[in-house]
Amino acid sequence: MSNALIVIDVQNDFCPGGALAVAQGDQIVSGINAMMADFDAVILTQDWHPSGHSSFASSHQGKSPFEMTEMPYGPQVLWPDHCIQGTKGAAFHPGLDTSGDMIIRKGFRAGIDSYSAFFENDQVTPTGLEGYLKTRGITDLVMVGLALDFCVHFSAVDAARLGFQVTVDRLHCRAIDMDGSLVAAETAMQNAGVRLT
Ligand code: VGL
Ligand code: ZN
Repeated sequence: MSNALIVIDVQNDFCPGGALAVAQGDQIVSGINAMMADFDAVILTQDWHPSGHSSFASSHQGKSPFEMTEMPYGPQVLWPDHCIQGTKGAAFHPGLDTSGDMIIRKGFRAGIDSYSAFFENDQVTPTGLEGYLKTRGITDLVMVGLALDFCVHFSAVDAARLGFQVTVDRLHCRAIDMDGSLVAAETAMQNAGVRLT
């Protein structure tokens, strides 16, 4: 058995003061750093959008952040502009240990969002992370990071569907929690066979 720690989107824009701040998002950083030594591999994900990305409310006339829209691949929440490639907001939290094995970027195609570290929001375009982990013989994943009800949630459900043993360590996550999204995410993860601690 080999295991990996998957650190989801611990970036400035998801921390207090950022463009899409998650309450207390910065409080998980030192705990995540302390976990890293216990894993065979450490993977960091980075939300990495071009300016004008289709998930931004500012790209849709008359729409405000946190409203919904219909995309060709289904319903999509519209967000404030965030994690624009190369900006300070897209950088990892300065306290995060980024010495791990791999950084995987997602959401870089203008027309499609990517919450999951494994598939974009169309559910079929792969990021390549599955192949990376399986090639290395990694079977067990622990997920931490931001936001629990969006990118952690979709990454965990996809990983379980791909056959990994998945644990989400909720102590080292924080949620956006809009319109019941946290409870819905926890139910979906449980139904997918994800272990929540
Ligand atoms: C995320 C909304 C938009 C996340 C990323 O990391 O959970 N949420 N982009
Ligand atoms: Zn995003």
